[in-house]
Amino acid sequence: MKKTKIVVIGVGAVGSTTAYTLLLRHRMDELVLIDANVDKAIGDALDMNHGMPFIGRTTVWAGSYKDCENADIIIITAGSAQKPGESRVELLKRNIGIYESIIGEVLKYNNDGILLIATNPVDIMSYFSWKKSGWPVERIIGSGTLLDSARFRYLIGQNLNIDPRSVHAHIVGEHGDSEVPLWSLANVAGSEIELAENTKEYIFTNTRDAAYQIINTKGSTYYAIALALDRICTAILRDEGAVLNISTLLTDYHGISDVYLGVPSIVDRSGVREVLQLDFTIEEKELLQQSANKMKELIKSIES
Ligand code: 6V0
Repeated sequence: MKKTKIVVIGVGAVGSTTAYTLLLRHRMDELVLIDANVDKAIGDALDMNHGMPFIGRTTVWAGSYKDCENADIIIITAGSAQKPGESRVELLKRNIGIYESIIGEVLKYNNDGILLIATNPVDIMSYFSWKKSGWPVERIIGSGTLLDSARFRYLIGQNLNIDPRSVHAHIVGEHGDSEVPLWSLANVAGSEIELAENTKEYIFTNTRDAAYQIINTKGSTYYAIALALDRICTAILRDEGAVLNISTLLTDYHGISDVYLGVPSIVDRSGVREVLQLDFTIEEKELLQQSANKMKELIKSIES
């Protein structure tokens, strides 16, 4: 039987936490860690291998791009983390340069895997990766608003005293400042969520600004994003057909095309099997359009 292999490129806070999460959950047979800081990848691989007597036999090693060969999923988290007060968008120029070389290297050794992008601004990095790789769009997935939706569900759940897994609610659009809460579709057991307007405002503001809050306290965020990336990997490897708010290319989605944004999509072994066209209110459509416009401006700025 073919061994399942995941490569994590960039093992800083997000990459190493993701690798460790995947390991603890026995998601793959082989796990490869790659980082420009080779010592960090070597140290992480050693450290994780010393845990094998407690969790069993995944093979973990610090590798090179050649190890992308036969990988089922290549997760890219390389880049810089947001600095306090810095917007995700300000990271763009720095991270595009890094991706130019990384994608070029990956393509030398792998042409049929799935690229899972986490580096911010994630919607732009995903769009850029799709363009640069030339791979079918379903195989370039951004983590999108999956993390934001989890934060949203957590806060709604806290407010209602309901397990967040039983709260169905979506954040769509940019993973960032222009993201959109779909209150019209939020529900618990099919019933609309009834909350005062100021409570809704509080929940959404704290969802949208969560990264800033965490970065102001401890410098970067990595536990919840690691679980979100693990969730996407599981949906792919188990061919689940799970509905996840990942970032994907939109084509005539409420009139929006040629931009990557987070929207509810079906994820399975092929990658993004289908983008779900849900009923949005007029206001939600307008906000999504604004989010798309912002992304398009950014794409223009890197293409010019
Ligand atoms: P970090 O801890 O600085 O790690 C980045 C790693 O990338 C470091 O180990 C670097 O050595 C490595 N790196 C840099 N250049 C290269 C290169 N050319 N090749 C290989 N490795 C390289 O940052 P952190 O892990 O905190 O964040 C990584 C990225 O994830 C940032 O862009 C964050 O903004 C982003 N996040 C995205 C989230 C999402 O929801 N998508 C959530 C949290 C963070």
